[in-house]
Amino acid sequence: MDKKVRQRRNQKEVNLTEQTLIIIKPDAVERNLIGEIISRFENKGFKFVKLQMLSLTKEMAEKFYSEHKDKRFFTELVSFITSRNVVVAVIEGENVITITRLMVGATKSFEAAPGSIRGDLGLGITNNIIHASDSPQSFEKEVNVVFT
Ligand code: FUP
Repeated sequence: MDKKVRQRRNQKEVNLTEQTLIIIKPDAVERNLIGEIISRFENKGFKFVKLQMLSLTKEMAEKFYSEHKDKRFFTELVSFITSRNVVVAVIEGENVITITRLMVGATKSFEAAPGSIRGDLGLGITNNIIHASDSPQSFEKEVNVVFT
């Protein structure tokens, strides 16, 4: 194999271990699904490196979801996520951002594939069980909002 290709591959492999942030949303906490959701990630082979139950303030929620601030559902979303306790966690592993998004499923739970967390556990859109970072940049932003 070409030396440069091999170096690039090695570099990629080194970068494979990454972190993502999940929020187990108020609907899932209320329905006693915390254990079920944590188990799915642990069973997959990921490690929980931070885990906390807390109540997001309106200010935190508005910052967290700032990319949606002009959407018609923004007020409802902020109101929902601040309505009751959530569980926030940082999970670590190889390709954890991409794999977690696959495990979470489509935004609208009623369209999410069976086998995914939303697909198996819920029916809602705003109340869609779980949030997961969609990129390393989102993770950096979100972790700083949630774990201040
Ligand atoms: P996702 O990345 O799947 O969590 O979805 P988005 O980033 O597109 O949306 C963020 C959150 O906004 C969703 F989790 C739920 C909420 N939302 C609504 O309440 N109504 C909508 O029509 C779309 C999203």
